[in-house]
Amino acid sequence: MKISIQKRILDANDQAAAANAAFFTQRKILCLNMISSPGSGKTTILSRTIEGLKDRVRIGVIEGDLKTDLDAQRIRRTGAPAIQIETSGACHLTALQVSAAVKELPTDSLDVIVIENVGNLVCPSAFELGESARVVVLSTAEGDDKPVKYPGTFAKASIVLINKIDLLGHVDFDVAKVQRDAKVLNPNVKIFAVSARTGEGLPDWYDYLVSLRGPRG
Ligand SMILES: Nc1nc2c(ncn2[C@@H]2O[C@H](COP(=O)(O)OP(=O)(O)O)[C@@H](O)[C@H]2O)c(=O)[nH]1
Ligand SMILES: [Mg+2]
Repeated sequence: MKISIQKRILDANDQAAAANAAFFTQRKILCLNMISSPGSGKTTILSRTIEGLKDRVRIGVIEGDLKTDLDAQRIRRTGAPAIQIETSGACHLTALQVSAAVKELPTDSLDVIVIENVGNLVCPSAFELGESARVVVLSTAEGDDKPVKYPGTFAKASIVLINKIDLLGHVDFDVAKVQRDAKVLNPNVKIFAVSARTGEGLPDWYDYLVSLRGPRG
C-alpha cells in the first residue's frame, strides 16, 4: 500500500516535471536544480554567479526552504528576481511547486532559472523538477566521503561544485578522491573546485554555465 502511494506521488510529480521541461525548452531557458546539504554555500555561489555573469546571462532564482524567505532576500539584493517557496517541513521541492513559482518569474527576460532545493542530500534526489541539469554542491567542511555515502544523489548530478576550497588545509578533504568517486558514479560529470568566498575557480564555472545556455536567442 505504502509503495503504491509513493509511486503515485512520484508519477504525478513526473508529469508536472515533464510539463516544466517542455516550458523551459520552448522558452530556451536553461534550468538548473541545485542540491546540497544545508550550509554548503548554494546561496553564496548563486549570488556570486549572478553578479559574475550579469553582463552575459540573465538569471532568475527559485528558493526552497522549510521556513523563511531569507535566501530569496539575499538573491534579490543582487538585483535578480527570486521567488521563495516555503515547504513547511517537506524536505524537497516538487515539480508542481516549481511550476507555480515559475509563473511568478519574468520568464520572458530570463536565460537561466536556478532552483535552490531544500538543503539535504537525500529527498531532493528522487523528485525531478523539469530541470535541464542537476548541480550538487559539496563543501570541503562536510568531508570527502559524501559521494560514496549518497551515491544516488551524485549519480544524477551532471555538475559537482566542490565549494570552500579556501578551507583546504584546515579540514580533512581530498579533492582528488571526490573527483574520482563522483566520476565512478557518473563518468560524464563536470566538476569545478571553487571558493565562493575568494572567487577562486568561479570563472571556469561561469564559462561552463554560459556554454550550457548556448548563444542568446
Ligand atoms: N569559507 C567559506 N565559507 C563559505 C563559502 N561559501 C559559503 N560560505 C559560508 O557558508 C555559510 C553557508 O552559506 P550559504 O550560501 O547560506 O549555504 P546554503 O545553505 O547551501 O545556501 C555562510 O556562512 C557562507 O558565508 C566559501 O567558499 N568559503
Ligand atoms: Mg541557501
